[in-house]
Amino acid sequence: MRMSRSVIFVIIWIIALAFFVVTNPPSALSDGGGNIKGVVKTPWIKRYEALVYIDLVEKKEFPPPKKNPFMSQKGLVFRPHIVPVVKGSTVDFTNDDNVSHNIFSPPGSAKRFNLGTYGAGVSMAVTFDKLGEVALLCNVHSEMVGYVIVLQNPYFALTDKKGIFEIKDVPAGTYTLKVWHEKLKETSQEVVVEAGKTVSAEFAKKELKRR
Ligand SMILES: [Cu+2]
Repeated sequence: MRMSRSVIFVIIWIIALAFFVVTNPPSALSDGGGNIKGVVKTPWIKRYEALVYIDLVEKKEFPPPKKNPFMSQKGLVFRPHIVPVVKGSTVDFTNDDNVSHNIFSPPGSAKRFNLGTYGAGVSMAVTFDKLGEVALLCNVHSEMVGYVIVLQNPYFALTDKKGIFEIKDVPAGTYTLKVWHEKLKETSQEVVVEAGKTVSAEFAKKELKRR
């Protein structure tokens, strides 16, 4: 018995559809996020990186990561220099030097604490439950400074030494994009993120004023 032309047509159509589904997984078909790519133009960037972040994603809560963010004191500096975290995160602070260190945050910080002085290999944990900047100082070494920046959401990126940044997989929407830098006043601009696209953002030198 010969198959009718219409049956053959339907079989070919099903094969073609199956091929399409396999080569286009649901993530590519769904209404996913977009990227923000850009540059922060300031001579300060060569010394200290900037943090670029979305101020607020409305009506959404972001749980802290299961693995704690980490900051070390090594070679008499805080490493990394800046640790951006989602609100509620607990940061592990470890002394990886052979000398004693202390960590405290000065007045005006979003979280005030003083871990006292502690020796090599010791790790201390601090939970950050309020949005904002927390400067980290060491009362043993006055030149040491680091930062924890507490954010509402995980859509942030640190710039490289040229000021370039990229924030990936941001839900589509209109947001306030902010720049934090230890030497500069906070600056912001509106950004519109569309699913599957990359939007560019530039913070010009003249917008970035000294604190
Ligand atoms: Cu120290």
